[in-house]
Amino acid sequence: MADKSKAGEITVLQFRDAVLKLGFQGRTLEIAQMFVDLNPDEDRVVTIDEFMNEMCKEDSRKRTEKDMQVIFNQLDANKDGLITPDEIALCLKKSNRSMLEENIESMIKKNDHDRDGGLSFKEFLVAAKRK
Ligand SMILES: [Ca+2]
Ligand SMILES: [Ca+2]
Repeated sequence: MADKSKAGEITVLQFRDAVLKLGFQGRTLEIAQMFVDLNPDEDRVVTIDEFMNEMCKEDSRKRTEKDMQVIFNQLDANKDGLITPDEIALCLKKSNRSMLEENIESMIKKNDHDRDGGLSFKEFLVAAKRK
């Protein structure tokens, strides 16, 4: 049904269209949307870099530490100096994007070096700069 090109495989976009036409909501749509919006290199894993690029739509190499501080402050909704998974989810929601909760959590976990459950500005900088 979703295979419009009859080539035996579907692209993510076709998949999303099909899901939308069928009126599916929630998880399936979320997955499709995530692939389309946040995964330009099609490796099916949303990295923090892809996430950052999506959030600020510019080349990470051109970003200064001051820019990063602005982005960090935007993400840190309660201004406690720590970005939590909740705050990332909230920020994505505000910009009409969605990401699976477990992806957000694993992204934080991967970069949360002192294991306090969130990203400090220092951890955030390291995460965003890593290639
Ligand atoms: Ca916070
Ligand atoms: Ca931390």
